[in-house]
Amino acid sequence: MATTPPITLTFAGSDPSGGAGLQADLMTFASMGCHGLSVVTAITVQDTIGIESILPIDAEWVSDQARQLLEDMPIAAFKIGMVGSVENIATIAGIVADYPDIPLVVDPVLSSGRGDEMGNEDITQALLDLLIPQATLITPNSIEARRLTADEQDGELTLQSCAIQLLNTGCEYVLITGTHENTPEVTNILYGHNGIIRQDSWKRLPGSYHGSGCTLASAITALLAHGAPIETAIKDAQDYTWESLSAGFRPGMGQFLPDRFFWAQDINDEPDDKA
Ligand code: PXL
Repeated sequence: MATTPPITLTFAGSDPSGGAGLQADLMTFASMGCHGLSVVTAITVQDTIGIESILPIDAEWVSDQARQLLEDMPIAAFKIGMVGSVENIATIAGIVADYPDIPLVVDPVLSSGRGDEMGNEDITQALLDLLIPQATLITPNSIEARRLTADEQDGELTLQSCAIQLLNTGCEYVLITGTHENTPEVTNILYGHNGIIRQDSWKRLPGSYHGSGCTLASAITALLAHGAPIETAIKDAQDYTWESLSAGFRPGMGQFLPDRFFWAQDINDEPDDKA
């Protein structure tokens, strides 16, 4: 019998366009050699241009989906993306609290780069109170990092002070991504309780991508599930995400999507003319 790959579980919203959300997470998990489980927290109506509407799934259904899987299979790492409602946050927080030794990556999905709103103030507060304190790592983009810390102080905080405030909630590491900053390169910074752990800069790619944050956070989750130390996971997941984005394609009229299976496209493959 073949060995079972590490099993990763994502709590996420469905993105029917296959760009972000649970579809992105499952593709990334599979591409990185994990078996992905998915608990649906919300369904969305969207295309590559934007989100039309969001329907949160009943918290009881979220709980039932997760509890049934957890009874059956050992999970190597959890990921939490779009949560859909405050009730879902409370439910998911209760579930992951029962598994304190399993790495937990929280992507606090509040704003997409293209301006879709996916979280209100209540959701932001519940994430801060219930989920972020339990996280091994959170992966806000800079807009989300500022939103999560906005009430605490007037004026614009530096990303470093956002990170410190977020670490003070109790999570172990904060990775703030810099795609939306007005800088020539994209700089992502990993903070821990002793300060900056690593800082990686990436050439900005032309075009606008949908699903890059989900890809990065689930790649980190997959690498942690394989047993990688956090720093290695952060570095290798960025490499993987950058490769996926640079191989990105534009299937519709809106944004580019990452190709999470870029390695399966062999550009040297000649069509088989003997066939
Ligand atoms: O990119 C964050 C994200 C997460 N989950 C779902 C989404 C999006 C962005 O559009 O649709 C379901």
